[in-house]
Amino acid sequence: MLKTIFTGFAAASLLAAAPAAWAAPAAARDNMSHALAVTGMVETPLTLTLADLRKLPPASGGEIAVTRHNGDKAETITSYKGVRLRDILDKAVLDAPGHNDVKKIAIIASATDGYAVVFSWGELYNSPAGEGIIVYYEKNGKALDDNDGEIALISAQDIRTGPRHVKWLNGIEVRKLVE
Ligand SMILES: Nc1nc2c(c(=O)[nH]1)N[C@H]1C(S)=C(S)[C@@H](COP(=O)(O)O)O[C@H]1N2
Ligand SMILES: [Mo]
Repeated sequence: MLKTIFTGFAAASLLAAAPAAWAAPAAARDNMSHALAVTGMVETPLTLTLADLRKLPPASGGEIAVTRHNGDKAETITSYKGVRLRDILDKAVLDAPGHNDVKKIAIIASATDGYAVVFSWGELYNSPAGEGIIVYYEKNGKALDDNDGEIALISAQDIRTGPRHVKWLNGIEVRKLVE
């Protein structure tokens, strides 16, 4: 009898504690990105909210294994939906009037937690990789949650997709490297 009461109590307190344990850690919640700023060498700097991104031509993809740079598996994404980074840059219009200007820029994708990765014009516009460099707002058929949203980026053709999987994406900066 005593044992039954004790077990019942333990189960009840576990249940009570469970929602807190399952929620995303505070750090992840605080990192949530609500808009994407496109800045630097562009003719029209942009601030794109989730609603703005949803109005751009959608790009989607199927299964991707997200693998860390050491080869460990981080997660498997079954499907995702967003916008090609190329299409976002085309909307802002690269400010690169000189014949060689586009070749001298770095495109830096950054996140609310200070994480950042680099792309080049060559990758985005002149290689098959560009097709799969996508700013996404839906994963596995749902809006992104605290763990990587509201906006994120993936480079689907990367050999190990973890490093350039940018969670909580909030900035795209076009930076000229040399004059
Ligand atoms: N914003 C943000 N995105 C990020 C990171 C990060 O620190 N911050 N780490 C990256 C790395 S190095 C990997 S391998 C993947 C998987 O990270 P995980 O180890 O947190 O699953 O997320 C990537 N995206
Ligand atoms: Mo990583």
